[in-house]
Amino acid sequence: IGAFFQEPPLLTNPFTQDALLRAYLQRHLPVQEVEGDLLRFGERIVTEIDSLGRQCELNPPRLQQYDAWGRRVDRIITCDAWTRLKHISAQEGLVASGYERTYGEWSRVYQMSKIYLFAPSSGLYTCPLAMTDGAAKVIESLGLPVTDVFVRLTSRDEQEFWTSGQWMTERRGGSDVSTGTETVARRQQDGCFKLYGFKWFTSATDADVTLTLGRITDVHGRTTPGSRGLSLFLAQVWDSHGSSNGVEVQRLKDKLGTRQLPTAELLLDGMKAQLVSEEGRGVASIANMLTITRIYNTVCAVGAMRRMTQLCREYSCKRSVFGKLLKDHPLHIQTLSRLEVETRAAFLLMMEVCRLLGREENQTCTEKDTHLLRLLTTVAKLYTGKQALCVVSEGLEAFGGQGYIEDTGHPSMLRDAQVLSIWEGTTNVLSLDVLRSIEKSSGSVLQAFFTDVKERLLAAGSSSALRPAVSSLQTSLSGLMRFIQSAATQPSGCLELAA
Ligand code: MFK
Ligand code: FAD
Repeated sequence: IGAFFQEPPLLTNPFTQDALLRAYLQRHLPVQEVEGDLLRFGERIVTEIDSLGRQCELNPPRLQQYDAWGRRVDRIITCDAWTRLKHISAQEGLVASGYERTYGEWSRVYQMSKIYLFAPSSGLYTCPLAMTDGAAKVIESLGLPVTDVFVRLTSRDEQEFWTSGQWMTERRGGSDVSTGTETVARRQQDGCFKLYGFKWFTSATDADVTLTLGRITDVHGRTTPGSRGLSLFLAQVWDSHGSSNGVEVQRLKDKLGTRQLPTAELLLDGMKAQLVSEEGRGVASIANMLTITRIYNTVCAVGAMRRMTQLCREYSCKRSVFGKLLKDHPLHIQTLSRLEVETRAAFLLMMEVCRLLGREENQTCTEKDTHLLRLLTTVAKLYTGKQALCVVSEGLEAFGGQGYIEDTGHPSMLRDAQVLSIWEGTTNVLSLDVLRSIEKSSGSVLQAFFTDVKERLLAAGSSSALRPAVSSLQTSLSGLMRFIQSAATQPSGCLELAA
């Protein structure tokens, strides 16, 4: 049989293990309370949260469509660990801390540091949290008179805490929401609306409330096509007895990954909802939510990269091959170094977006910051979504055959990474979003970016060690700017730029 058993890689406190996160916070938010909280939270991840996340993967949600007597009930049954993660999210203020703003413009950096540590152990509870945060952002940005809902979405009380869904995608339109949305909204006498339509992907189906899009019908039952016909609605999904608000769950989707999530197809058959945008301003209004959920996507992508890199490093100190530990094989170290560099670069991009978001919310944003936030939110989401898949895939290989074995928990990381470039806008759709933001700002967004890069290169160039690299980057940057200027004036310029 043999006496040898490999020591597995161990998860240790992800905060103490993360030198870059600690250094970043020491530099920008050197508050003892923050460090203490993250240290404690890191311990909680190891001792409690990680196993809950794993249980969610092993006990995916299921749909009970009928009761024993044939009545339609459409009950989504999630495991206890899923409920526990909801409670922990409230207790830890994972959404709340973004709105309490205890650390002023650094509050988002603090909040997202927690999400980043939590994400790879969270059994994808980060998905409903992203939407909940996004819904709170919509309510706050539009100044909606739904204080009761806002208080629940940002509560630290586990009994009071509500989550929100984000139901945008329909069969005809996931990317092209404006053309593809067929859901209609009929005005009721009390001023509310009833929604009729079919939502094709809804991941937070067990959420308490949801934001969704629909077309308001006129007195003849007609609707306006395109983006100008879409309005934004807020609706409660389940009542306190678990009965749905005019929603039939058609089925739960059978997915490659994200199996922890109850992603469903929903028939809206008279869902009572409240209009929360101006009529015809649905897409522009839900864009506030997209900003937040895309930032969460980035944070979760980088969290996955960091977790994989950390586990690979740990394993390299335990696994011996050809007479020495993996960590003593230069070629293996080169592989791990590449993962580390990718992860660090992605981390800094992620933190920059979180920093800008915090500044915007504390009214300390300059015009340049506003442009950068618009641009980098999209760029960071599209880039880190792709990066995470590569890093996690390469990381699996660093465990050899064990990387492919289900009960190590590693394959689920790869499956879950695959979705990061698809949901919340695919890579190409986001590339076009970048171009539209540049066009809409008459180039100011791009100008802000180049100014920022130039300022950073100038600052880095003052270090003699970095001067040669900086000078080469400056040359590339000038070339890139010339290319963009000439491409923008060509008929096929947009396509070239997107590429
Ligand atoms: C692990 C945790 C991560 C999070 C979990 C998430 C789970 C998964 C959830 C989902 O996938 S939810 C569905 C997400 N769906 C998308 O992301 C849709 C992708 N499609 C797009 O992003 C399209 O570009 C979009 C539908 C937004 C655009 O459609 P249109 O009709 O071409 O709109 P248009 O004309 O570009 O923009 C309409 C308005 O919205 C404009 O404002 P104005 O009317 O004032 O000019 C735009 O400026 C504004 N807008 C659009 N995108 C924006 C934006 N504003 C700010 N930021 C943006 N990104
Ligand atoms: P399509 O829009 O049909 O895209 C197909 C291909 O065409 C893509 O490669 C895309 O990049 C490309 N494409 C599209 N437009 C262009 C263009 N103009 N130029 C070039 N290429 C283009 N949605 C929700 O609303 N709520 C949810 O909770 C939710 N949860 C999800 C959970 C999972 C696990 C998944 C996989 C999806 C979820 N979605 C959800 C849906 C998701 O947001 C959409 O699938 C996504 O936005 C893409 O839309 P689509 O599927 O209609 O693809």
